[in-house]
Amino acid sequence: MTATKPEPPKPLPSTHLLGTGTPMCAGCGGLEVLHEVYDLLGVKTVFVNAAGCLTLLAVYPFTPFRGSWLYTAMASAPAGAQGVRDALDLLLAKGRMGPEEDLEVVVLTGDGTAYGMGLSATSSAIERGLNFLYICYDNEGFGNTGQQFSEATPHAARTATSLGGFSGYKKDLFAIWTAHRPVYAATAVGAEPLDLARKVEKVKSLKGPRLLLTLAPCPPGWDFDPKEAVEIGKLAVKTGIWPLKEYVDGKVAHTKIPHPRLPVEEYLKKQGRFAHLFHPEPNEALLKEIQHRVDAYWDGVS
Ligand SMILES: Cc1ncc(C[n+]2csc(CCOP(=O)(O)OP(=O)(O)O)c2C)c(N)n1
Ligand code: SF4
Ligand SMILES: [Mg+2]
Repeated sequence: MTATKPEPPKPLPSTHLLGTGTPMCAGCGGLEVLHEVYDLLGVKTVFVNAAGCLTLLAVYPFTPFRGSWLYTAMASAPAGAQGVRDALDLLLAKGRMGPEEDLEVVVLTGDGTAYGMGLSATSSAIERGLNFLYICYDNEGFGNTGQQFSEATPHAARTATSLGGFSGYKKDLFAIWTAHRPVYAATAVGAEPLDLARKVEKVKSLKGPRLLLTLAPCPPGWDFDPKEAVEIGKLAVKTGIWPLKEYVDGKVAHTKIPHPRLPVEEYLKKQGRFAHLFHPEPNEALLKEIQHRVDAYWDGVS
C-alpha cells in the first residue's frame, strides 16, 4: 500500500497580516483584539505567548502569525521577553543586525497569567525597565482549560469553578501596573477599534514597559451568542463597567467617558454567566451592589 501524500497547506489570505484560518471560537474577543493590534504592529515583532487560548494560533503549519512567536510557561512570559530583548540588543551592539531589522518584543497573555501566575515576573520586568509591550486579552477566566475562575473574574459571575457565582472580586490590574510607574498603560476593547488603534500607535512610539489591557468577550465562557460579541464589548464601555483609560507621564486620563452611562444590567443580562441574577427572579441586592461599585468608580473620576 502506498502512503497518500499530504496536501500542502493552503496559502493564507493576504488581506490581514494575521490570517483568518484560525482554530479559535467564533466571536472571540481576544482574537478580535489581536487582529487589530497585529495589523498596526506588523511582522517586525516577536510575540512571547504564555499558555492560553491564543497559543492555539501557533499550530504549525497553519499559524497565522507572519512574524516571530515564542511559547513560554504561564509564569514566565516577561522572563522570555527579557531573553529575546537581550539577544536582539546584543546583535545590534555587535553590528550583526541593523536597527532596521530590530523587532518589537510583545508579551501576549490571558488574564490567568496577567492577573495571577505571571504577576511576579511582570512586576520584576517593569522594575528593570524592560523595553516590551505587554498585551493581556482578559476573558475573565481560564478559557483554555474549561472556563474556571481567575483573579480577573467579576463578582457573581458563574464559571466552571463558581457555579453559584464568583464570591471574589476582579483584581485591578491597571492599578497594579501604574503603581510600578511604567512608561505607558491603557485599557481597551476590540469593539472600540479607533480607541484601540490610537493606543497602539502611542505604544509604538514609546520604549520601556507598556501595557495594553484589553477586555475580551468570550462566547463560551460568558455564555452568549457569538454574534453579540461586539455589542457586549460596546456595552462594557457604555455601562462603565470597563473604563477606557490610559496612563502617561504619571497621570491617568479616560479616553471615552460614557455619557449618559447605561445601567450595568444592560451588560449583565446579555450573558448567561449572570443569568442567576435575573432568574427565577431578580437578585435586586446583588444587582444594586454591582451597580454601586461601578457608580463609585465614576464618582471618583474628575
Ligand atoms: C503552570 C501552569 N498551570 C496550568 C497550566 C494549564 N493551563 C494552560 S492554559 C490555562 C488557562 C490560562 O488562562 P488565561 O491566562 O486566562 O488564558 P485563556 O485560557 O483564558 O486564554 C491553564 C490553566 C499551565 N499551562 N501551566
Ligand atoms: S474560549 Fe473564549 S477566549 Fe478562548 S478562544 Fe474561545 S472565545 Fe476566545
Ligand atoms: Mg483568560
